[in-house]
Amino acid sequence: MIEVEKKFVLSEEEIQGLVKGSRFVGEVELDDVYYDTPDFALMKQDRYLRRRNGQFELKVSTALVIDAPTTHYRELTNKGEIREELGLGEGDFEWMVERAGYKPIVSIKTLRKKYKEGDFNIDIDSADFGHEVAEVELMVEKEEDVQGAIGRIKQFAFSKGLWDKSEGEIRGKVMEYLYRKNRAVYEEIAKSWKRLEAAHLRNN
Ligand code: V4E
Repeated sequence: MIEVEKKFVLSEEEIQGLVKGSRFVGEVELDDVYYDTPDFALMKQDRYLRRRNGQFELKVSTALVIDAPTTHYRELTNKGEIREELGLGEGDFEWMVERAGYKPIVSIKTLRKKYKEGDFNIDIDSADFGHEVAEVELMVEKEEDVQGAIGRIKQFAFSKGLWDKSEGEIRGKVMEYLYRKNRAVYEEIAKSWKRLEAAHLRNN
């Protein structure tokens, strides 16, 4: 599945407006440990290996327009698929992750309030380092459905009076963490994304 999502940084009042009319699904705690090489080789390629509540997951970009207002990522949770994507050999998974040079590099705990309106998932996240971010998400199966989902998210946000709240620099939790705690690395990753985008545009 491909996750198409838009993040927003909102006031309490705006959050109430966003979730009005939606169904509260529940609250979950997320314990995320992001793994990468010491020079953040994965994040620089717009790939994110994390252990969420004990389970490994890999988020892989499905289009190299990284700063786009709406992002779309494939989320791999199957260890075989993650092995293949990262070129990890057979053998104990955790050991192979370590042998490939990936170490825990950022840890974030989040309290997530989950809501649903039709097929839209709305998450209101509160991270332990003091960052609050809201996400509107649609899941699609095929690459060709991504543009339609982006349009629907845009319309949804617009109907809640929030589309202008997504303009400018909205950082997800990991990038906000690095922005606050390790600005040099944050800038290196952002620069690398720009290079990837430029190369992608040249070749397409
Ligand atoms: C995809 C990504 C990163 C990995 C963390 O993803 P994020 O959506 O921030 O975390 P979370 O906890 O909401 O994951 P979910 O539960 O939705 O799977 S770190 C940086 N990125 C890329 C990225 C981007 N290009 N633009 C924005 C606004 N955010 C993240």
